[in-house]
Amino acid sequence: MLMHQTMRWFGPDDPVSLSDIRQAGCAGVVTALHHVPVGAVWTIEEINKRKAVIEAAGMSWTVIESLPVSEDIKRQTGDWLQHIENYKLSLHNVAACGLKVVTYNFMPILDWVRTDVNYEMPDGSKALYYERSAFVAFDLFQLKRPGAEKDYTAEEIEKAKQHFAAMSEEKKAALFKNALLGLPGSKEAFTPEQILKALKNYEGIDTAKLKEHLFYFLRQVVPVAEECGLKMAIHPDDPPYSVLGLPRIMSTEQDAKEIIDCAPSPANGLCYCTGSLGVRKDNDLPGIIQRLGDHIHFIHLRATKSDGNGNFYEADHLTGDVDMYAVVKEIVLMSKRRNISIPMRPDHGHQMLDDLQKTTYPGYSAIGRLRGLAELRGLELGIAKSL
Ligand code: DNO
Repeated sequence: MLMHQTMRWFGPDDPVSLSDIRQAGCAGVVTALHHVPVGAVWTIEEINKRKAVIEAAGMSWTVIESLPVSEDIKRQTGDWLQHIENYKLSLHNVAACGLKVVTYNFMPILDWVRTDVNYEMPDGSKALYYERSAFVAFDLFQLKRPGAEKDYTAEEIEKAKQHFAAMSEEKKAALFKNALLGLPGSKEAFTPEQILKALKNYEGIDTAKLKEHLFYFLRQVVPVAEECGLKMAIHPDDPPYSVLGLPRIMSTEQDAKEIIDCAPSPANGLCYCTGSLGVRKDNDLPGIIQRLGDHIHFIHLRATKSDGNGNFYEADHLTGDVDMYAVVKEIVLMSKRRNISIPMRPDHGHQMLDDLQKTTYPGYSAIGRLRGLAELRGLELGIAKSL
């Protein structure tokens, strides 16, 4: 069975319409109730309202991305116990509305990190970019995070200094904004003080502690998900290593295994994101499918290209560092073995053609994703037919 093709939609405010998504060839839509505050309950009424809009456009709401986990739950502070109860109730409600897969992540504070969201490619399209020395400069000279120097080598600090000195004021302002785009929850610009305060809240929470908090959360919610027939899918860290001194706990195959093992259940699974996992050379992407395939409930296909110095940009879907042929082949074999059609979305895409004039969510313009999906769809069909 081929993958169930979907695209992410950010809801009624998304400049990309449901009709665009349908014309890209999608049968399913991936979305969330972004207007519900993190930690609050998703009501049946709100879920059904959104579902009806998607169905009226001729598609189904296949996957939730994300049912977000509150900072309180991640830190086990404040209202965390109430938030866990609310999460369980939300799971009951989404299941009652017929939804099947719930994506979430457990990254502290920042959901994703890039330093440039308009990185120009040789063909004139624009990509998302993570430049190590720019990020180090942001951390050291803009945020001025106490103790940040300890996280970098002398050489990295020197490079960041030079990088920062050569930047115009305009470029510096853009860097500050871009570095914090993955910080959900506000359309207002963040101040360094606000970020430092959020980081301070994680003092004393190291990798082991954050893992413990995730495991506690899963032991609470996975039985509920299982009982209502839902699949939970944790999204990997993006990028898959520590940023701003924060712990990261879903960056490697070993992390994924520990997460699956902490609350064994068909409901406790993974969102297999090649874009995030693929940034680490020590992640064996096809091997992860061979070994953990039974636990994969949702797939994000994307490829980054790294220059070996800690910098990476988001490449075209088939030409990055990810061996997409090998990955899709394993997905085809796994889908056959499990006899299922796993939801997949082309993750991100270049801003190109008419979209260069539009303002969309970074990485989520229509045409670049359509290109990625078209290429991936052809790749999968070719592999499936030839096996
Ligand atoms: C970025 C996305 C992430 C992802 C969340 C899942 O483009 O892949 O924002 O949706 O981490 O919880």
